[in-house]
Amino acid sequence: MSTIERAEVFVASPGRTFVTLRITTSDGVTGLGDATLNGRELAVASYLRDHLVPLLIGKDPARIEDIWQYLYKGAYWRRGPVTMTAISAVDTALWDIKGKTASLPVYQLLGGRSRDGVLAYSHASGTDIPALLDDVDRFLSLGYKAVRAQAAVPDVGGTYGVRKGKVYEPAATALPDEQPWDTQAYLNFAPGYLEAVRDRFGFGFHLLHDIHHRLTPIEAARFGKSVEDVQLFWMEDPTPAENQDAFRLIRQHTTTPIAVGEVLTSIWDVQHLITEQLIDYIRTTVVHAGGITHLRRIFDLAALYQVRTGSHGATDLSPVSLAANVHLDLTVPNFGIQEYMGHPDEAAEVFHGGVTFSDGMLHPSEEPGLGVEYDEAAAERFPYQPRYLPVARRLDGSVHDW
Ligand code: CS2
Ligand code: MG
Repeated sequence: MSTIERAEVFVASPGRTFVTLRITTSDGVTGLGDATLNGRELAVASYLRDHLVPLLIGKDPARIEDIWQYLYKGAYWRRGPVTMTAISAVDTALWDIKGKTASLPVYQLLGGRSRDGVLAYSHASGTDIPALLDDVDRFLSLGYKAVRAQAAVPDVGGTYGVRKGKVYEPAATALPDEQPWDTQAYLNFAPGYLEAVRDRFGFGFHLLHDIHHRLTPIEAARFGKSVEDVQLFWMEDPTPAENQDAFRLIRQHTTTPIAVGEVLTSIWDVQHLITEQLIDYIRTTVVHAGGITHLRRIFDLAALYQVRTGSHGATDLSPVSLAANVHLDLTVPNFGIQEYMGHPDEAAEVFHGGVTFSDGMLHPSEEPGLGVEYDEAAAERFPYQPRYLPVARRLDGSVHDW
């Protein structure tokens, strides 16, 4: 029997920080898992190195479900982003190994294709409305059939979602940047730029918008109602989701579809959102919601309630977890859309292979496993650099949801 012989954790910052787990079997097969938790990277690296790696050595890498249950139930302490990201990394690496052992791409192990490709959306943004419109134009010219639109709120210093450099990167400072937030200014401004996008480009593509947890339920209800004519594909994270019931109020007032879940890590965190049909798209991902094994369980629950998938795919999710997500997206019956923001150029020096984009869709590699390799020597050129996500403060100085 092949056993797990080695499990190594790499922390490197090729343009941004990624934590990567590499498991090696006694047969010399390697598998990769993403363990990146933006702004809290070293906590997951330690969870893996200090607490999970010693448990993995000698285990049968083929027993993916059993290892998942052992790590989840064996922790005694339930859920949480650090634990679930660490378990995700192990699970993803074991699926990669299973694919390589079977000489099949992972999507074949998951039941094979349900579709020809994976519909992807990317992020258009601008510091003002003309710049946003130019950026939407650019993404449509690149072949995107779905585009997210965000513009900086005038006179409010730090709107989320607006790109400064080539790639959107909110975790940009060595200590958290404190940014002002004015809900009323946002509510007065955002519906207008979404209308401007439709006025210029029409309705022949999907338009998305992220509210990034900034509104109360009744504010979100008002926003959703006010943008019904622009026919959003979704409004994302309209209000924080710790209280799942809050979404019922939004639902009662608007037909604008709702997407939630990028910060949620288990089926229990999304149970009522799904079973009470309070949302339309579930945004949990391979890297933060327990790997392919657990995310598939969430997606299957969602399918029963006509909730479709729309996994998080920001820059802070490494090419490994993006690949794993695309393998899963390709197979599930209730796939909706996949976020795709790309990575800094330096990341391509460290992660070889992965997904490809053409004609608005993502495609997985046809190589056995996930189709991504980690270049350890290249990673050494990019030592870890601590970076934090910003913190938002209302105009009176009190802390708001970032
Ligand atoms: C955003 C993310 O992609 C999204 O929808 O909400 O950019 C988010 O801010 C980052 O992933 C945080 O790490
Ligand atoms: Mg988001």
